[in-house]
Amino acid sequence: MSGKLITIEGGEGAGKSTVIATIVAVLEQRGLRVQTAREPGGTVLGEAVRELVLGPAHHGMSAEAELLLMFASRAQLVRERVLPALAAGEWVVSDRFTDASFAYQGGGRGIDGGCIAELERWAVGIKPDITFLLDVCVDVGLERARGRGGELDRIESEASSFFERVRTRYRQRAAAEPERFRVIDAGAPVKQVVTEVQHALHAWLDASA
Ligand code: Z5A
Repeated sequence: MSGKLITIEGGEGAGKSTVIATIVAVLEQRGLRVQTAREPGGTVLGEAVRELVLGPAHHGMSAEAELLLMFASRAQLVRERVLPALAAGEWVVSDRFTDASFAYQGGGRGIDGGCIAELERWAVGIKPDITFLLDVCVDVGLERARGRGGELDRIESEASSFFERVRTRYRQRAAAEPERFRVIDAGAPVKQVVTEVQHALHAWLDASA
């Protein structure tokens, strides 16, 4: 089997960390070689961009600058790690990818989806093979995320209405591409979320074997 790109998406506190660990475990049980990445980040350049874009220093950042920084990080990640890994037969599991730009900068900030699609085509050039969307109502997700303590980052400090628009855009994307997305009820208890992800992943792996 050649390498594939699996992405995990969702709003704040959706539980991506647990789901990523579940996905990696399933793939490794099947004898596949797996790398993980996160966005923004995943490379030295990407981690520097993450600091810029999420850190508190740039409160006046424009939506357009934010979008371009997300794509700068992604362009580097794809060329430095994802494409070489896939070419070597390794699987990549990424905590967020381009769908996050459509949801946060498109839905949340109101940037035209056509501009984002053009950046996806030009700067990224690949799409995930399968995407798990962890869908949870905004209040529950924010309560979980904020319950962890620590400082809120620049985007986490947005109002609930922003995160409602993000969730809506994610759900619209999942509805438009049902063959790629698996929508998981992330408001359910962790055990149930893990079981649902395992079933969906095994079914997809068996079907694409
Ligand atoms: N961003 C963007 O705007 N545009 C882009 O193109 C990209 C990103 C790529 C990246 O942050 C930020 O960048 C993010 C989007 C933006 N914005 N914000 N804000 P990130 O992805 O690194 O971090 P995050 O989204 O803020 O992640 P998070 O809040 O840490 O969510 P999570 O990883 O999904 O949650 P978790 O840490 O796994 O779980 C949160 C807590 O809930 C934890 O205590 C768990 O034990 C608990 N939990 C998890 N699942 C459950 C269930 N099922 N029941 C009960 N409790 C649970």
